[in-house]
Amino acid sequence: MSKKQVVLIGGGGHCKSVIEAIQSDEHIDFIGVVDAQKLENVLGVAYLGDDSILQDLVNQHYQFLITVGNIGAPNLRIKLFDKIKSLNGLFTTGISPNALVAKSSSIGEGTVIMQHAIVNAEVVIGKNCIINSKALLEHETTIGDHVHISTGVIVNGQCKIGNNCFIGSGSVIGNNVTIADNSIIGAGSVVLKDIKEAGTFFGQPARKFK
Ligand code: JB2
Repeated sequence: MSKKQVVLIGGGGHCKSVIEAIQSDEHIDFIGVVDAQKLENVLGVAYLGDDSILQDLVNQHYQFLITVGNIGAPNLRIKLFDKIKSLNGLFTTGISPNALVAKSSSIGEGTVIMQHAIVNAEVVIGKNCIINSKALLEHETTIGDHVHISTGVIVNGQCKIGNNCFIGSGSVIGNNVTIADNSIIGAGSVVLKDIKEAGTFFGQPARKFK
């Protein structure tokens, strides 16, 4: 099987974590990193240039991952994803070899599954998501597009997490809970009831903050 030739978009902290998570995948070759500011290299992966070279990279049939983390606000991740799509670029998925991903799950383009994450039976994950280190997604849960499930989050069975949501580190989402598009859940929160309208929520149980 030929290797996937992958370009990483954004060369900061999250990019380093993604490199560590997937570099032992023998099917991936890193071509380099694209970043708005000039860098030396990122953990030995070459700096290629800024976003003005994206069309060139698309023309060379490389595959892309968005590696800006953008905690709490998906706007930059969405903007970069849409820009590469508009240039007819292809996205890959990045799955850490030490994540546990059920065969019956489905993972959208551009999504990364980080170290020691668990994705259980019949989970469906949209595009351009981050399922961060040690997150647990239980059976039949659905995750929308551009969602960031942070480190150590537990999402129990049959939940529905809407598009563009951010779930902060260590939060617990109870069984069968639906969270509206564009919601932000602060770190360490416990969500046991549906969130029907977008907002910022935190606490145990989580309450609306704004
Ligand atoms: O328009 C852009 C652009 N804007 C910022 N295009 C490209 N190609 N790159 C852009 N960047 C770059 O994203 C910045 O120049 C910078 O190098 C990088 C963001 O790095 P930073 O370390 O600030 O954040 P991060 O998004 O990698 O990590 C955040 O999210 C992670 C999930 C941090 O909060 C981490 O602590 C967190 N683990």
